[in-house]
Formats: sequence, C-alpha cells, structure tokens
Amino acid sequence: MLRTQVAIVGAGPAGLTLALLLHRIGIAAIVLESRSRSYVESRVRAGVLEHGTVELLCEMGAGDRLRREALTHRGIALRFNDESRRIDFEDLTAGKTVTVYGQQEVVKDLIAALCVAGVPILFETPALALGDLEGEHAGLRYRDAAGAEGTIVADYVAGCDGFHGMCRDALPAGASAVYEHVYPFSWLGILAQSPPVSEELIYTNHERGFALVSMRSPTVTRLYLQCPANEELAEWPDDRFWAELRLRLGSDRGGPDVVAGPVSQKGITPMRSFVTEPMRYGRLFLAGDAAHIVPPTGAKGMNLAIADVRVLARAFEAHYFRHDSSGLDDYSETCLRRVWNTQRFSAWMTRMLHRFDDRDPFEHRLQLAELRYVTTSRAAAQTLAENYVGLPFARADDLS
Ligand code: RFL
Ligand code: PHB
Repeated sequence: MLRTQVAIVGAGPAGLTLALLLHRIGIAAIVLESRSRSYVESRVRAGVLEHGTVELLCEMGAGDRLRREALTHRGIALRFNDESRRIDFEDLTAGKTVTVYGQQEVVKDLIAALCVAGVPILFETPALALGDLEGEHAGLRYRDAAGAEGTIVADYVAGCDGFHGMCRDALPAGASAVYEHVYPFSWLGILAQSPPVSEELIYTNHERGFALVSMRSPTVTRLYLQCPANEELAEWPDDRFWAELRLRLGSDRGGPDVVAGPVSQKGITPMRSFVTEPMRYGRLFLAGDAAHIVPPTGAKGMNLAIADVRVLARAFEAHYFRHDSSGLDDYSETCLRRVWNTQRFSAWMTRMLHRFDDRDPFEHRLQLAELRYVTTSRAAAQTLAENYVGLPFARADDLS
C-alpha cells in the first residue's frame, strides 16, 4: 500500500502541472498514468498557449525550452468570402500575445521537470477504482506495469484523467449534472513536414467547410479541415486533404499558397461541448478534460485544464499550510466561472466559422455578417482578442 497526500490520476497537462505545482509548495503527490511515457510524449493535440499558461509554466521552472523554441503569435487571420482579415492581438489587448508550442512538448517539459524533482509518475499504471471518497481518506486501486494490483491511500484524489477517464464515473448517480452539446461535424487534423502556409494562424469559413492553418515550427505545419461527424480516416488519402485545403483557402484564386509535404500524423476529433457540475465530490476533485470539453476552435482545452489545477494547487496550499479549506470548498464554483466563459467563447467561434448543413441561407448570411462585424468593429475584435489570448485569472474568476 502506498500513502500520499494527493493521488493524481492522469499525466496529461492537468495532472503533470498539478504535480509540479504541489511539489513546489511542498505537498506530496503520486501521478498514475495508464499509458507509457513515450505514448503521452508523442500524442499530438493542442498547440496554442495563452500568455497566462506560458507565465505559469515559466514560473514553475518548466519554461526554458519553451522560451527558446516556441513561436510568439501577435494575431490571427479570419478568412471568409475569399479574403483574410487580421485580428491584431497586441494592439487590441495592450501587448498580449499567444504562444504556439505543441502540447506534447509541454508534456515532455513537465515530465522532465518532475523527474528532476523526484515526483513519482507511475506510467502504464491505470487507476482501476476509487473508494471512500466521503471517508477519512480516499482509496485508489491500480494495476502496475507488471500487472500487479495495488492500493494508494490519499487525503485527496485529483481526477485529471481526461474525457474518457474513470474518475468522473466514480461519482454516485445523481451527484452531478452534465451539460453537453455534440456538433454535427468533426475535425480532420494532420501534421506535415512542410513550411507553414502563413506566418499566423488562419481560421477559414468556406462554403465547403471550415479550415484551419496552424504550425509547430518553421518546417512543420498543423492543418485541420471540417469533415462529417462519422468520417473514416480511410476516406482521406493525403492528396485529397491537400486538394480540399487548397479549395477552402482559395489557393488558386489568390489565397494563401499551400506546399504539400510528407504527412506524419492524421486523426479525427469529434467536436463537443461538455461540462459536469460540480467538479468536486468529497475527496475527489475533477480537473481538465475529465470535467469539461470545449470544441477546439477557440484553442482553449489545454489552457483551461491548466487554469483548473492552478486554482486547485492554491486551494491545497491554503488547506495544508493555513488550515483554510475555503479554497477547496469553493474550487468547483471558482473553476466553473472560467469554464462557462470559455464554453461561451469556444461555442461562439465554432458557430461563426463552421458550415452547418442544417442551417438555412438566412443563418449563413448572419454568420458572414458576424465575421464582417468582428473584423471591422474594434470593440468586437477586442472581444475576440481578449478571450483568445486568455482572460486574466483574477478577472475570469470574478466573472459571474
Ligand atoms: P488529457 O491530456 O486527456 O490527459 C489525461 C490523461 O489521463 C490518462 N488516463 C488515465 N491514467 C491513469 N488511469 C486511468 N484510468 C486513466 N484514464 C486516462 C490518459 O492516458 C491521459 O494521459 O487531459 P488534460 O490533462 O485534462 O488535458 C486536456 C488537453 O489535453 C485538451 O483539452 C487539449 O488537447 C484540447 N485541445 C486544445 N487545447 C488548447 O488549449 N489549445 C489548442 O490549440 C487545442 N487544440 C485540442 C486541440 C484537442 C484536440 N484533440 C485531438 C482532442 C486540437 C485537437 C485536435
Ligand atoms: C493547433 O495548432 O493544433 C491548433 C491551433 C488553434 C486551434 C486548435 C488547434 O484553435
């Protein structure tokens, strides 16, 4: 049997950030991860970090490589009616920017920092069941890499095991409410060895569907196309992807040019908005995708996961060192204010930029009017910009 203060389930951005924050405060934690280290370090996902996320990673001492290798982005383009219009973040948010740096690079940096700190991360060790969540101590049963089962007794469990994890299911029936919206389309994403299509991200609304041009480095591009909800990857050989991207970007009609290159990763992501409330049950605290999912159009999922554990780490600090448990008691309410604001922003971006087959031409006209307004009114552009770069923590916490 292992004993710790906080058992963390999941070594994604939420679990790893929490483990490092707790270590720096002086609270003992053990991280359990069902996958191997190489698997979590190579899982291609998010790419855009809010400036507050970058600040936190740097404050924790996990930002050295990020500072050297990441790309600073001062704006994005919204493209519609075959024309790109820029949203200038720096100008609209008094100098704030976002950082393009792959989620798997953040994960690698956090794991490296935790290894140096000596915080145990048990890979290939799935949590199997949680117990005693309302008792004196929580119990967690796991199976280790050799196949042996064991138990951890912890003061608290942090459920950072993502959308498909098991922690959320440990809540008794009726203890939580779920709010969910599933969109009638998915994103087909590729990573390719080719120069980025443009210096900044381009979010494209096209009659054939949404397209997003992003990047990971000056030689690696990350591209997404809206596709039908139940699409099979086999439907999308590389040539079809590149041809469709060119059509949606208007490459043959003066739009951004696309240089095709070898595709190193391809995947389909369903689009959903999901929130479970409350994010706490007894000794269990849910954080990140385990508690909520946003559609990726606002580039917010990883940032929100890290914002949750920032609140949780502070609450644990007050609890253990100042005998003040109000932060733990308020955890769910505090996080949910930011969560719902982020849901609002992500749903708005998603509705504005995608093709909805069931919408009538009137609604499509409204969508184009919204895009024109956002790219011509400074007030509207500022609304997009301040949300995209990330609302200040204190202010988002205060939004009610
Ligand atoms: P994760 O990353 O899913 O990590 C959960 C971890 O828990 C493990 N696990 C278990 N471990 C032990 N025992 C069990 N029983 C377990 N069950 C599961 C899993 O193996 C995994 O390692 O959740 P976390 O930490 O909450 O992080 C959330 C982010 O990963 C997610 O929100 C983002 O990737 C979302 N996202 C984006 N977020 C951004 O902030 N900016 C972006 O630009 C952005 N783009 C994206 C995205 C997500 C995408 N996909 C593929 C979903 C683009 C895409 C295409
Ligand atoms: C990415 O680079 O993977 C990315 C960028 C912006 C998004 C989503 C994903 O909105």
